[in-house]
Amino acid sequence: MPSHDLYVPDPRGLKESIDMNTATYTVKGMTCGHCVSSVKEEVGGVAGVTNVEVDLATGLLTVGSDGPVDAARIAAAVDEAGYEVVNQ
Ligand SMILES: [Cu+2]
Repeated sequence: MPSHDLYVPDPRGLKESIDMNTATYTVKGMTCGHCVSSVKEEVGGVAGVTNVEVDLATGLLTVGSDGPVDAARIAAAVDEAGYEVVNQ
């Protein structure tokens, strides 16, 4: 049997490429790693969110989700953490 017949795409990788949504926001007010942790925790708790990346230097918040997530929910989570989304 030729080896290419054995190739099966990783279903998880496939799902990610189809269903993964990514949105970026700019967060104002973070000054240290604790701020980053707070934002990650709150945003990570939003329904549908699967991945949260925060760049402290630029305030860039990258949110990965398994479907569309309302930007207002992300902004609310950031607000809950004690910071502010300055653009959406
Ligand atoms: Cu801090």
